[in-house]
Amino acid sequence: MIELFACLGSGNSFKPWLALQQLGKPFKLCLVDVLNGQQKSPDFLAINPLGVVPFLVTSTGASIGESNAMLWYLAEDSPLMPTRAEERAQALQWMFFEQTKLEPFISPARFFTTLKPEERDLRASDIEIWQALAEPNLFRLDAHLESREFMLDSGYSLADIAIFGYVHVIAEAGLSLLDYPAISRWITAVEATKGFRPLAELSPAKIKAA
Ligand SMILES: N[C@@H](CCC(=O)N[C@@H](CS)C(=O)NCC(=O)O)C(=O)O
Repeated sequence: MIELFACLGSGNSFKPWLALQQLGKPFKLCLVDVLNGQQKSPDFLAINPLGVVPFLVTSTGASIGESNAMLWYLAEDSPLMPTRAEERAQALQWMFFEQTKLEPFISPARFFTTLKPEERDLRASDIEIWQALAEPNLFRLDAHLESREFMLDSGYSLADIAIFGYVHVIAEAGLSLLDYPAISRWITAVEATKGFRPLAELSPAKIKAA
């Protein structure tokens, strides 16, 4: 069975988790306590020597790091993978955009604003810089989504999941969705896709109950 190593609250961990949910693939969720450094423990380094999550081990024992690489693997031969070569390239284009122009700024701004609020004041000027770096790229994304329902013309795909991971929680990074009407509309559309499960469900209480 697929094993997904993930941490709570992380947009990167949420991406493969959501794809697994939407594709109905059985998997074992293994939580790693990143706030307490478990990702650098000898036990976890033996699984992923890079010491980060998410990390995925396939049913044949192959290891896959990087959330968007996991999406690519999980989406293979599924409705989440576009059928045309042009669109598969566009999916990659947006997944690289997410990792270089959005995630590096939204993720730390959110971390120090919401996940570790005790450090918010100390990091206030960094948070402002991260927000300012994210904003033009969010406007670029908003312009792209103005004329389409999902990231690719053919419909909902792995590119939407990749972008959704952090963009749907920009309010937790101190940014306002009111500035991005097309993104706001797209978030509602993603949340209405079949089998969608929110980030809040990737929580210890829900996991115990499952
Ligand atoms: N680009 C990677 C980012 C992985 C990453 O930085 N994960 C964070 C949690 S979201 C982590 O494990 N941080 C702990 C550390 O770097 O020690 C991905 O998309 O999977």
